[in-house]
Amino acid sequence: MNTRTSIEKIREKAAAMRRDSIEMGYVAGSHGAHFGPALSSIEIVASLYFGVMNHNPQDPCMRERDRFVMSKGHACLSYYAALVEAGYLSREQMYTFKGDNSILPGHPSCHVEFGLEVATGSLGNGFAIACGMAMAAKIKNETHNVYCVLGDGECDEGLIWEAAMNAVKNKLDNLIAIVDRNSFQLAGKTTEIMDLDLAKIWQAFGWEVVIVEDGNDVASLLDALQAMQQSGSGKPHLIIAQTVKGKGISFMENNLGWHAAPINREQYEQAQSDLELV
Ligand SMILES: Cc1ncc(C[n+]2csc(CCOP(=O)(O)OP(=O)(O)O)c2C)c(N)n1
Repeated sequence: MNTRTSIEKIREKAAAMRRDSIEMGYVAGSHGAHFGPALSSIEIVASLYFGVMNHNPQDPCMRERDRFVMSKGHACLSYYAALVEAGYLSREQMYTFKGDNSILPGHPSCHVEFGLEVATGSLGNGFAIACGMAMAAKIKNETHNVYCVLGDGECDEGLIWEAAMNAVKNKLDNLIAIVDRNSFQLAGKTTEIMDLDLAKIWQAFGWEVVIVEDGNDVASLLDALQAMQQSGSGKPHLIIAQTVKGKGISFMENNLGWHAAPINREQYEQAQSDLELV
């Protein structure tokens, strides 16, 4: 497959994942869903699952698989949608989102046989676990990588920085973290709540940092991910992907009200019509 074909294919997967995310959020009914945080991360997760990671839906527990951790676990819709599009989860399972006894609750639980690697939701924890997984791979002389998606608001958590220091100390160059920099968190803009120069801080902690100006552009994400994979810096890697919260749905984009909310029939139909244009 040449690069252009693969970019096109990943874009198609991303479009399907966006549709799946809206479907799941709609079946959740009055429980609502974290639409905004999931939609900003669609291209990041699609690029990982369909362009970068070594994994096999036919053999989900394959020892040498690259590991994926959705540290901002509330954005699970994009994660579940990738697993549906990759073939780990059936569409029937997809439509159980947030239902009783579903394996797809509002924050991911651990079902490795369905590609659900780590239970996350308490911000900071997933990233620390990802650091531990990368460390374990080093100890066991295993060559897989660990990929971890975290939120920009999540970087306010102290645990992130404890784990970040540990990753540098242990030279975890098999760890690639991607910050979904959508510039919003739960209760406001990240600049208003904790105005951090993330690139400077992560670099100061000893990480190799790349900024992707358009983190909803698959080609730019692939360039950054491949550069990190091939880098011989010996440092853990961080990509800051500047994204749009609620990306792709007109009334959700940059709208804090859609951090988490139920979607009604009229809004669902509007979202579907928006997606024809994406
Ligand atoms: C330890 C912890 N504290 C608080 C929360 C509640 N919470 C859920 S989402 C969220 C905001 C996260 O913002 P960000 O990381 O920027 O992700 P985004 O939703 O913008 O994608 C918060 C504070 C949590 N899940 N875990």
